[in-house]
Amino acid sequence: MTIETQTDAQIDGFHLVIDALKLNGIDTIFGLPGIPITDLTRMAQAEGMRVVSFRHEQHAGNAAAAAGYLTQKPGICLTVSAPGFLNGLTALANATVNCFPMILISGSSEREIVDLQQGDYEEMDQLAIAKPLCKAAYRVLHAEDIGVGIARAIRSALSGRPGGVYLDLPAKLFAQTMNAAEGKSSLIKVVDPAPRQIPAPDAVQRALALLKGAKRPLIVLGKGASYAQADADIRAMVEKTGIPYLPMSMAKGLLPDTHELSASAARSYVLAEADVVMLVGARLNWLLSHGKGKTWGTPGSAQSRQFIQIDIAPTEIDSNVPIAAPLIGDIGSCVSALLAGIGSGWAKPPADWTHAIAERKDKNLSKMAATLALNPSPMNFHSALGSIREVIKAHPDAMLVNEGANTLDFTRSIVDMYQPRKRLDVGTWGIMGIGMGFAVAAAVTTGKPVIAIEGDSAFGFSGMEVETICRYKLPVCVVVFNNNGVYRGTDVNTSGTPDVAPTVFVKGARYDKMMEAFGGVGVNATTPAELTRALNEAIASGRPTLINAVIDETAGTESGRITMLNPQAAAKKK
Ligand code: ADP
Ligand code: TPW
Repeated sequence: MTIETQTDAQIDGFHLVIDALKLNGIDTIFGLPGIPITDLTRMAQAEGMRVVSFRHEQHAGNAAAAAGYLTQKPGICLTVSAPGFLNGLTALANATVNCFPMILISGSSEREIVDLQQGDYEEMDQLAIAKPLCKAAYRVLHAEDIGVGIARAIRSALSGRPGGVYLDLPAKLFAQTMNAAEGKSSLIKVVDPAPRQIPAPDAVQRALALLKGAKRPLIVLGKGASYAQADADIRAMVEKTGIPYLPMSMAKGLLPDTHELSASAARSYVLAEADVVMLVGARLNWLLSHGKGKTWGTPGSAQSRQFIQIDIAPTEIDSNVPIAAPLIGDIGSCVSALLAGIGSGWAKPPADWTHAIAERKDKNLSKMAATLALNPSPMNFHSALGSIREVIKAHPDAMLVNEGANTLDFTRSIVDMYQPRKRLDVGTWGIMGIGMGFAVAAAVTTGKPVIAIEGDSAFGFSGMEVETICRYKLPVCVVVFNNNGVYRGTDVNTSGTPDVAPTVFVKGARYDKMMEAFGGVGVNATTPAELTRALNEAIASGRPTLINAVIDETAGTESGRITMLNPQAAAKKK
């Protein structure tokens, strides 16, 4: 190449976007092509990125969010304008609520026409719509600003409390060209995108003093703790202090669920009785009954309870109840500061506390063992999950995705997890529809076998993505707990009209045929033995598999364990 051609070389917006992402170690895009980003998907693939193309943007967005959670790099979701953007937006909002780092990049239509509302193809002021639903939103109008735009998006997604970021790229940007050398030097490699936040020494001392004085201490681990990847230090803190811990659903496996200090099987007891509770990356939201009320014991005992809360977001503190010892910083830094203060001579919690917990655990675990040993016909949640529990035990590195109502609640309590960040579920919103997106991300980012345990209603939200799973030959085994409806399949329409009740589906549906339609393996399982066999075969072969697990349609309850959140009719009909 001559010097002249070197200086004349041009680069366009497409390539600047790709180069900026690659410069920052981002190697995968989850998306769905169309105007104006079709060529971006092709070029990204040609430039060595993994481009995973979905059937609906919401699932591409969910995949990006899960990839962000698993890798601590923002997951990228790429969509077309207006409708594609809106389809991705639910996933962006869900990522933000869950504190998962992701970037939704959407192409958009011509600014001049959109802003005058002159009726462009897929016209929408996407930036304004995204803003209230994510952590930050940016638009890039000039090719020379692409580097800054991507850098700001990455830093916003990862720093402090992680979350979703929107990046608006108008169609015209992609075809803009600039001098290649100048383009290259306009890109930014983000240095230290998630800076450590060291807790203040006096805050560490305050927390340690409170913990030391506790008679009935408890540690609650949340998905923030899983995300932080401080696994060894978190385990050391639990083991050195001997304090019982409770994992929130996505923190299961941070320490193996079979750990002697796990208080999961005595959850109601420890929440009601603990006098000092240390929250590690877990919010006192509805999932923890807002830190008050019956779950947390009688009003008298609740008043004497004190909280330590480790979180990166200072405004989380006192959100529901007073926090006696806030510890603000990143979990890795906070836990290592606590460990330094804990040293080696920490007095274990009083034996009457740990014994009382052990007693309840033993009782509850043997009750569960007896239930799991039953083999009713048709299968119920317990007998089916008894089988899955053993398969996961034999394959502790497998990823587990889980959604539904009863299917979610029972899987969470029955299936033990043994390694960190192996469980992905409906998270803070309790949202249905994450299933196949999360499963694709789990397979693509870890390469491990993925088992997705899905209620039949839950599966329906993302079911078409079984084609995506087959197309990319991903080692995903979907188990649909088929009980013929939302929650159960037994509702009746009492109105006399021919429609079935709103919660009822086609009876005896064969979801396994959906997987077969795209070349995967379909299995209809009516017993735990059939389920075990099919799961083991799926894991051994790595082939996309869907097991239609036929579950008793009378099993389970309305809304699973959160029936009480259903508003009751104020007046009974005569
Ligand atoms: P769970 O649903 O498991 O109880 P939440 O999503 O409610 O967990 O809470 C996660 C918390 O973890 C959030 O408040 C978030 O700010 C915090 N968090 C996330 N990442 C980190 C980190 N690296 N360091 C400290 N706190 C974090
Ligand atoms: C986006 C409301 C909560 S759980 C659920 C719905 C529709 C499905 C329960 O039935 P399923 O499970 O999956 O068959 P099971 O085990 O009880 O038989 N829309 C969204 N999110 C939520 N949470 C709902 C609706 C809901």
